[in-house]
Amino acid sequence: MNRIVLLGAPVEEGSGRRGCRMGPDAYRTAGLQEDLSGLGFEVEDLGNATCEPAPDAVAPNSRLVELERVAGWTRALHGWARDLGQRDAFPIYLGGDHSLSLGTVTGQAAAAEALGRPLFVLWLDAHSDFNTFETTETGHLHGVPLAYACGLPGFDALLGRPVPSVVDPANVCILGLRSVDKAERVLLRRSGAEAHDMRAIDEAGIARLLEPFLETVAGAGGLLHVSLDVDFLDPGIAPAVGTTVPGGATFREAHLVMEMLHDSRLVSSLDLVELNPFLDDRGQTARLMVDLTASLFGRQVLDRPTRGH
Ligand code: 6HN
Ligand code: MN
Ligand code: MN
Ligand code: MN
Repeated sequence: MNRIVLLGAPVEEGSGRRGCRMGPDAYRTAGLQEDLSGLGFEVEDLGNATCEPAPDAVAPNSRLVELERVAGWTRALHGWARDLGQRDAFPIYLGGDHSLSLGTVTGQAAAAEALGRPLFVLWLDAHSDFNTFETTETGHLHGVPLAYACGLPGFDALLGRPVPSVVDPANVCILGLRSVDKAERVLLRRSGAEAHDMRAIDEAGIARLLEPFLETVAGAGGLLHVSLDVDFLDPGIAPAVGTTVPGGATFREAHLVMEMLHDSRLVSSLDLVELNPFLDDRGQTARLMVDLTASLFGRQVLDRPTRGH
């Protein structure tokens, strides 16, 4: 695939603080389109999606923050992703907080189903985002998108109907964990999703954890959606995020993941989430996210033969 489409998703209501709506423009300012064009891709910037009205989305409990707005974004982005996922172009969703994945992952799952391919998801994050409306302690809906995409119950208010296509938790791999809530941890374990915390990365090395998952995706003829949360990265190199947790992925660990993903040729869609440019230091986090994306699309220092899958 030689075409890339960029879609801004300036949602911030899922994070409980302001600033993520500036994310899409920060990626533009940091030169995302130019860097990808420089690698030989035809890149079209579709501009920003807009939130749909969702007046019927009524919170099942009083803890949920901004449910109506998040539901409106979910509906809009679900539609976009279902459509873009079936085109001959690679969509990159520019967030925006992680609640945007409520729409993009379920939309990509619907697209994959229409194409007759299983969807796999790689979740690069300090958090598992596996809370439900019942378990969330903060009410912030950026803490629930993976549970939603995996078909856990109780979320029908978001689309105003059940999710049409869910992701099989057996097709999910999470890397980078260092903050999982108590009830969330039980749901995650029960789901059977593959999940690796930073200790596992320290002990095994990130490549050894990622490789078998990529083999599985390849063996199944799957499509792979990658959701990259800024807080996957260590806050020392990526300060522009509201939910920093110490001890994150290093610069080289993050690039290595992207380089391996490039070599695998399996990735078909990408979320860049949780960048809060209001918290950045001279654009360094925006720039790092753009550089990581360039690695995913093949930027490397020396030529090397691509490993075939
Ligand atoms: N993110 N588990 C916490 C919560 O509020 O549910 C943190 C969620 C963070 C979400 O970083 O995308
Ligand atoms: Mn997240
Ligand atoms: Mn996170
Ligand atoms: Mn939060």
